[in-house]
Amino acid sequence: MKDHIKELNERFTKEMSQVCDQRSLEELRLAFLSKKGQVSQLMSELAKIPNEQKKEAGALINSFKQDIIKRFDDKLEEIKKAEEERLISSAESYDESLPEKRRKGSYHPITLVQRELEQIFASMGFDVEDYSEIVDDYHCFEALNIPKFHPARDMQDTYYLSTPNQLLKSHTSAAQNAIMYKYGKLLKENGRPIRAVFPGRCFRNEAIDACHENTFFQMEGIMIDKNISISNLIYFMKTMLSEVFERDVTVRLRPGFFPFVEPGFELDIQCLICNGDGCPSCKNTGWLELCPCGMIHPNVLRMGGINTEDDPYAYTGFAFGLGLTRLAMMKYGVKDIRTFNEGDLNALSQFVSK
Ligand code: FA5
Repeated sequence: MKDHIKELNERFTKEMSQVCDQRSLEELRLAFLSKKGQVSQLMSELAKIPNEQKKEAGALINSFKQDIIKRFDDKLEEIKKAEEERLISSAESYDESLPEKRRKGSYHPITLVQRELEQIFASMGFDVEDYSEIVDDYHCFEALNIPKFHPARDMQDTYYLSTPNQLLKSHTSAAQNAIMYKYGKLLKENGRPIRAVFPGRCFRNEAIDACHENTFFQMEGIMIDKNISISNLIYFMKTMLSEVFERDVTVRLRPGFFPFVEPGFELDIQCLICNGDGCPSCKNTGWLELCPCGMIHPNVLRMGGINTEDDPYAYTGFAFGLGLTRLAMMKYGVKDIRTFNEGDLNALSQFVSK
């Protein structure tokens, strides 16, 4: 019996070394472990040997059986793993029957609108700038003519970090000062106008409703040169809106107060969800504040190193702060701003760029 098992073991080892897939493994399994397989035949031989040898022989057969079962299991794992790796690395690994796992990614609607605007402004000669989400008090407020304890700070209650003087930016205007320093030299030495847009995420401690979020996006823009006037501002605002909406939209310009512009305006868009009749998306007013703007205040130009005290009007400029999230609401007909942050892929994957 011992010799027979030894011989079978050698045969098994040899045949196992030739197994390369689940099918040949199964064939080998049937040859050894099925009802008529080699192990069963060993068991029937057991009946023929003398009683006193049966116990030892039975133990040998059992140990052989357990050993080959383990080797089958190990081989099966090895084959499955190799198959998985082959599928992952193979170009034909796409499996249509696994829609959830293979779901095609899509851009967030805010990203789509942001990229579209970046292209529109780039085509008009604007640089696209990036700016951090954590800023200091000076850049977010003081450099924008909003000194400490100024009541205008109340309009932008934001999140202060435990690190002194650091906060999450409450508006993209926080980048104005840095952009002026970045491009001011080129303006003054080479006469290259400053034209820049800078999109970014903003944070405010807001009461959330259908048109207010505590985390939302804006896109700021500034243009500074000699003799920049309100006419330039209106031209760029009109061009931007007609390109984004690709249809007639009704806008209104009304006076607005922001310490960093003088004069300042609110540019509102007639609500495209209710066509001006009033709905929760526009707080029942028929209008949505979309893009405050104005002529950059002389103090801001001075603090940005553009003008000096002696010549405070050498250069002039305009600035605007477009509510990118609200623009996306209007463009795509999204009734509730919270849809953008909820992470519901069924809602968010429906948007495509033009
Ligand atoms: C500002 O943030 C100014 N920094 C804009 C500015 C820039 C004015 C340059 C003048 C010159 P305001 O707080 O109004 O302004 O916000 C600008 C726009 O951001 C709003 O019109 C609105 O479209 C959007 N916005 C403001 N708060 C929220 C909010 N909580 N949720 C969604 N969008 C918001």
